[in-house]
Amino acid sequence: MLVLRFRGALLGALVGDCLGAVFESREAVAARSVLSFVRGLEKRDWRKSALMYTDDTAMARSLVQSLLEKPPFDEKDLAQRFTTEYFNDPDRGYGLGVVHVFEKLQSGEYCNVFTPAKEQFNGKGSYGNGAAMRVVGVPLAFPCVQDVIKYAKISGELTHASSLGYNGAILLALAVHYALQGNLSRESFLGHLLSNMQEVEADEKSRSDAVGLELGEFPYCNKLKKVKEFLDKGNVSCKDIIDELGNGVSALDSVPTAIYSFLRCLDPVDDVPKELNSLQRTVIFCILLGGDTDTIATMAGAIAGAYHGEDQIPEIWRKNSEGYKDAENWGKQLWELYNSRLPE
Ligand code: R7I
Ligand code: MG
Ligand code: MG
Ligand code: MG
Repeated sequence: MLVLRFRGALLGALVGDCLGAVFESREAVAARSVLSFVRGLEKRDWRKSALMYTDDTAMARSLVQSLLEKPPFDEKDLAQRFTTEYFNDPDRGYGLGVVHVFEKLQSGEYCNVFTPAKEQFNGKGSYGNGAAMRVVGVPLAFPCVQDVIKYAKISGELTHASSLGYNGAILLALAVHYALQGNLSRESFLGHLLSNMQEVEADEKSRSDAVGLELGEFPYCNKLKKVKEFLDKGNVSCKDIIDELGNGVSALDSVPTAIYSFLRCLDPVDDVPKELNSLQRTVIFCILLGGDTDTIATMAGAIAGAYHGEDQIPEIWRKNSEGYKDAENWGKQLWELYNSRLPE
């Protein structure tokens, strides 16, 4: 297993968030303006002011630090880190609902750290993409698929008690897990994800949450089938991607889109200059979809970085991203942890 992939995953997630944040919530993003922004990075004085990361990275950082310092997994420590980070630095663009979880955790009135998340949205729990956007550390810390699923779920449940929320985190974590292995065909990559998610979505709560939201059963599996259909078609328009896969703040409308963007951008796409590499193409492609650009780009960036490795992250993108040195250091430490957990 190559350390380049571990640093690539954290750096890919970071640059996706920092570049994507500049365009977050715009209805439509013109290729011209993204490309001119990206070219402008060359001239920015990154020593004076880097592009700021948002809540996506702030929470991903807390998770990585907790995994490194409190192995194998300590949910109380993680809840504390999320909360402390939020109150130290609340203006990172957090979701409107999730801040109530931090307030309750901070109040000291809850002895079970999972209870505040369960009270969100009238007791249904959040289906936002916040559990998925920060999960990258989990597949970098645990080599075994069952551990990836287990800890993606628990780390998600601290804020996202709806299975639509934490299943999105499981799916993204699995995508990074398989990307780390390198050289997989699109078919086998999607095949692994589909077969894992068929099991994940078969449980009682996943079924009833999905039906309760009128999504039908196995919503993530259905989106993965749509991803396959779109890849087989080839040149699918932005509009069709947004209409069918989504570009929004719910996990179901963003995690499959990130996976699709990574796979589609293994090959060149219209609108993105040929001289850019696959990882750059992936991040730019996500931004061009508009909507929740920082989050879709951070998720796709994590997968692309795990697959292509840190060499595809241009020096200038890296240096313009706040906190890039931490990503480099923690990538190496996670690589060591992952290797120490490989079966003999
Ligand atoms: O999921 P979360 O952490 O938000 C992450 C997003 C990313 O785009 C970040 O970059 C940041 O901008 O926010 O935070 P939540 O507040 O749990 O969920 C996000 C949003 O999803 C909420 O503010 C709601 O608009 C929506 N949402 C729901 N709406 C209705 N019913 C989530 N769950 C529900 C629900 O059950
Ligand atoms: Mg954000
Ligand atoms: Mg939330
Ligand atoms: Mg976002």
